[in-house]
Amino acid sequence: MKRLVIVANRVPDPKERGATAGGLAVALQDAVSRRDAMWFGWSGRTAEATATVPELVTRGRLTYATLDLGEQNYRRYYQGFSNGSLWPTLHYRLGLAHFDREDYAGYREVNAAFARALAPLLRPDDAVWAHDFHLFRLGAELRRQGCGQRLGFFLHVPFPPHAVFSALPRGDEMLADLAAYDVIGLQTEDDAANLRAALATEGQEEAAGRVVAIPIGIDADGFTKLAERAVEKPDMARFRRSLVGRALVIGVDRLDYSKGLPQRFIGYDQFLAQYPGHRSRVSYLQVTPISRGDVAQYQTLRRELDELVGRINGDYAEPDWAPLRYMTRAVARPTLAGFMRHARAALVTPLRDGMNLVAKEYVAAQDPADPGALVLSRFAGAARYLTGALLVNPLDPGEIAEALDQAMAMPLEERLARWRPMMEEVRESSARNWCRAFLAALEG
Ligand code: GDG
Repeated sequence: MKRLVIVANRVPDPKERGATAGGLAVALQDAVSRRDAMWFGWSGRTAEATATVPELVTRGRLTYATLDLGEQNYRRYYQGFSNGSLWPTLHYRLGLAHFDREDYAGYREVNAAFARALAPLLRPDDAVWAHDFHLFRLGAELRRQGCGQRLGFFLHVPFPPHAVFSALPRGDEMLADLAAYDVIGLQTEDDAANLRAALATEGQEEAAGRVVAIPIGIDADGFTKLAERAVEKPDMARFRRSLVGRALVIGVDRLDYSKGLPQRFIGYDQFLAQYPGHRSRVSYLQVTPISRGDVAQYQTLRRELDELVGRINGDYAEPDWAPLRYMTRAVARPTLAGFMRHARAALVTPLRDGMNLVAKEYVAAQDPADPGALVLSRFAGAARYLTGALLVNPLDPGEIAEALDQAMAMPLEERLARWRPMMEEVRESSARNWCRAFLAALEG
């Protein structure tokens, strides 16, 4: 089997094991455990200047190759263009996007630096798989270095209609850059259709023919086991006691404006206001680890959430009941699985999301004899696949309130009828199948 070279903005820490690894590392586990592989990207550290020679660490058949980023490259490529221009644009949030030519130059510079450092490490028959919005240009830069290998690209986030994307200055150049890849993967047919149309509009018809929709998934059975085992642990027993029989509602999201958290909190506020029968009977736990904390928009969002949490708890709390428990620290993956299993309902209401793995994890964590209900944004890629969810428009807090009331009152038979096909789907479109389908397309 050919060697697989994964390129991503971040490379997992070789010391990380399953339980702590991030989403992409978990999803790619199957692919990298079966063949020789290399994982190339940013080390997560900054230095005075971007490194030209990667640091190599080998663990079994997998080699980690990482580069430190220069301070200025980090600010321009990562904070500036990737997080400040591309992320909001790809999530349909033009009002939050800013553009700076120097940031864009920094983005191209880092894609070129990655390619220069990677090219000498490549073997002629390697398959190269680049991930996500940080690396639109990597394929074109590898071609400039003379690399003739098969090059694949997967965009984990949505791709908006061309009318939105074209608002991004140099968006046309970025689409032309994508044409260097042999396979271009997205999460849903809607995203794939948007990208194909955008490529065709920019005269890249041939590249449009190389766009495929392949949904990312999770290791469903692994997550079910994690959840089953977690509920037996003493810390989960203590957590359950703290609920004193109240139904749990769970939310798990990185602290990001794409996740619709203020709207969700306002929806929960309306739920308590409009359906007072649920007061004192429900406890909503929101786990929201801080991400991109050095970007101003994320700091503003954090303040907004702090204020909403304080107000909701202030308005409704009883001396022995807080309606909303809010954590900005990350929780260990097994504990998260335990929370999900115990929760009667999950609120997954992003304003836009490529897929949203939390929705799939919630489904996998459920007790097959007594599953909970999933309230899901119609603008998450997962909504295309999890048809048993209660779909809501996340911009309407009233819809969130109604769906949550419906979830809390839902009889067991309906919960079962909604959950079973979703569980089948989560098993079917697994992380393993995602990898295999993409690699089959890449390796032709
Ligand atoms: C991007 C796209 C697409 C969250 N908090 C904790 C924690 N998590 C884990 C979740 C889940 C993962 O992080 C988040 O994945 P999502 O898919 O929900 O969202 P993004 O991070 O925005 O991911 C998205 C994804 O890429 C994959 O293609 O689905 O659309 O935006 O696994 O459980 N994990 C731990 N502690 C936490 O506190 N351990």
